[in-house]
Formats: sequence, structure tokens, C-alpha cells
Amino acid sequence: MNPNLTRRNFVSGSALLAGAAALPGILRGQNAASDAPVAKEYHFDEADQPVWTRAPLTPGEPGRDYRPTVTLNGSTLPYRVVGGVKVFHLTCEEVDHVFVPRTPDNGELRALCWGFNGQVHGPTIECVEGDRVRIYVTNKLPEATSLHWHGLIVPNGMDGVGGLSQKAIQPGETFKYEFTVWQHGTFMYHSHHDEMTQMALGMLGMFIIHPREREQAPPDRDYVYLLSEWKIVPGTRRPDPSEMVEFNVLTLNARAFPGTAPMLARLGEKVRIRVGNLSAMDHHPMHIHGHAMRVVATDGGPIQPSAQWFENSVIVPVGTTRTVEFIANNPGDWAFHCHMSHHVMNQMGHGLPNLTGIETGKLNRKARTFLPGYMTMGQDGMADMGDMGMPVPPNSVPMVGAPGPYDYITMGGMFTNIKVRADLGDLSPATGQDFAYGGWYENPPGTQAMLASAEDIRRDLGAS
Ligand SMILES: [Cu+2]
Repeated sequence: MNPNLTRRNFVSGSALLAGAAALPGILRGQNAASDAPVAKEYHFDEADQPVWTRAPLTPGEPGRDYRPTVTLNGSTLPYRVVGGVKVFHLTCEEVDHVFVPRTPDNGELRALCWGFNGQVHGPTIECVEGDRVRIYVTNKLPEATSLHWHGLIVPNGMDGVGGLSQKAIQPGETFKYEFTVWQHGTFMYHSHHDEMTQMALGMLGMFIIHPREREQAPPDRDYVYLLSEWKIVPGTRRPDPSEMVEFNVLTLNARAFPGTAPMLARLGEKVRIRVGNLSAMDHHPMHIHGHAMRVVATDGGPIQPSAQWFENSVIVPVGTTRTVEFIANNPGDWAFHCHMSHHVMNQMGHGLPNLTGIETGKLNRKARTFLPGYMTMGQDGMADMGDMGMPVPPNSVPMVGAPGPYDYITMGGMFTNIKVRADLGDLSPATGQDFAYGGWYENPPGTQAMLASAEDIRRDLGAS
């Protein structure tokens, strides 16, 4: 099939043959014609053959064919080109993974997980529409595995479902996957053998395919996030793969706040955030402050401009990706987080007695007779549980937070921030490999919430 056959030519050339079933595609084509800027959508030419049957193009190159994405707290998988094919190598193995690094303010949280190439989650695979890719998968785990390329339209035998489309990869074996990618967008990869165990232990990664035709308005910043959830009992070293309800470590790229690196944007830049969700059980409404996000793509493909919509919280269901874009036109340190309030806490238990509003004086005195230093917590809310320096078991972090520029930040889990600045100065590098906040935003006079003066209260509220 001719790779240059776009939806638009296809429509104009064979609309009479397309029939009623192709009507949505025709409408999409018309929208593309009027609204211009989306790149060609080869994979919507579904009336003919699956896209993987098309001949590959020469391998796309970073810089020339695309601007690489940034996977904060993670990395991008290196490749080499052999005979016109991009060759990748993933090694499945146990990884001693750090969820929250130690700082002067908090202890470390780490656990023995399963990942790829020494990291959790796996490195982001990045390629270009039309690339031929060959991915070697070496299994150094104690059990068999297989890898599925989520959202990619590949030959059945390359789809990676253990038992269904291939033999499972036994410990010590190396399998070879090879296919041509004729899609673009945000996809994922993950174990598809003993998924409950292997995905719960971290065997996930992102798979980004850039359009072959350079985008007319590419983003200045292109961030990649993978959401996941874990059960790590405080003081233990293994995530519990049998958990199906009470997840207590909620992560962005396998890091929980305060271990998440911030995103950065210069004032006026176009920011793209690609979010995949491979949590076991939970959808996550990802919320941004100070901006509205335009939803531009899912793992099914790009959304035509006329069909895109704005959100402040974009829900990313389990097993999907959502890609959003916005212009960073509002300077500050803006929160970006899951809006489920239990997903922005660390190692929270749901079996706590409700002590909100309880008079604790007598209880504390009595309990201290047999538990020296005992103090009831939670009677005035949970916010103090981080910054009071409450002792936590080894290898665990406070339920909430880290010190912020004004006060303690009472958030954990799936929480980070985006620093929008006219001048990024010497903030922490966008690689995000090191744990550093960089500088905090200083709010200009008159733009800061503050204690009301007695005069304010008298003037506006009457007698105080
Ligand atoms: Cu969530």
C-alpha cells in the first residue's frame, strides 16, 4: 500500500467506494482539511490493510525528525540502527527501586520491584512513524514473561500475549519482536504474562511514536508520565501484588511526592504532557492549576482540532493514555496532581479510627502510662503528620508532604509541580535525575494570599 496515501487523498480519490461505514473517517478528513495542523493519520486508513503491512521508511532521527520527549525521574531507551532497523534491548530483572529518595526532611522509601534495564518503570521507547523496530527482550526474572505493545497495531504474533500469541519467555531466554510502526502518538508497553504480579511489581513503560511529517506547531516541552499504584506495607521491602483495594504508594513515573521532579516551562512555551495509566485498579483525574489543558490525543490516536476539548482535570482510565497541551502563560509554581485525595498521600491506611474532633488530653495522659511519648494523631486533621517529625517505621515516608516555600506542603503520592518562569535561571535540570526543587516562585506584591488586616476585616466584613 502506498504510504503517501493520506486520509484526505483517500477520501477524495475513493469516497464513492467508502460507503456508510467510513463516514466518521470522511468527516474527520474534512475537519483536518479546514483546521489544518494535525499530522497525517495513516492509521485511520482502516478500510484497507492493517498499517503494519506498509513498507518501512529510513529510521527517523532525533533533532532531524523529532524533538525527544522527557521522562522525568526516568530515561529514554537507547537504540542502534542495524541495516535500517532500530534495535532496542530490554532486560527484565529485579530492581531495588527508590520511590522517595532520602533528604534532610524525609527518610527513604525503596522496594524490591521488577523492572527493565535496572530501572522502574522501563525506559521510554521513542521512535518515528514508519520506523522498523526490533526489540530484544531478555528475561532475568525467576518466572516466565512476555511483553505487549499497548495500542500498537502489529502482526498478531508480535502482540506479546503469553500463551495466546507467543510462547512465554522463560527465565534466561531472549526473545525478538520486530514490526514497523505506522502510527504516531502515546502508547505503552507492559508484561502480558502473570500480569497481576508483574505489573504490580513495575513491569511497565511508555512507547512514544512521533509523526513522520514534522508537526506544524510542535511543543517546546514534551513530558511523559506513567501512573501506577502499589501496596508497600510500611517497614517492608516488597510491593504486595495480591492487593486489589488499598494501594498506599501512588506514583508518577514510579516516584511519589516529595520524590517527583518538577516540570519546567519558560513563560509562553507550549507544553505537552502525555499521561499513561497502568495502575491495577484506579483511574486518575490528573489536575493542573493555573491553566486549562486541551485534550489532543488518546492511545487510539490524535483528536482532530475541532473535536478537542478543554479540561482542568483529565481522567486517565486504567489501560489508556491521554495527551494534553497548554500554553504556559501564567508564571508560578503550579500543582499537577491526581485529584483523588487519597492518591496524594503516602502509605495511608484506610482502617484508622476517626479521631477528628476528639478531645485527646485525657487519652494521651492515660496512654503514656504504658506507651511513653504516646500522642493521639488526627484529631485536628492529618496535616501535621509530616512536619511534626512523627517517627515512621524504617523504609517509609510521612503520609504527607515536604517543606515548601511558605509552609509545609501537605501532599504526597501522585503530586508534582510545573515551574513556569520568564527566566528559568539555574533551576534543577529538566532531566530530573537529581532530587532538587530548584528555586521557588516569588509572588509579586499584590498577588499573594495573606493574613487579613484588622482594617480589612472592619471595612469589608463589619464588626469582627
Ligand atoms: Cu489517582
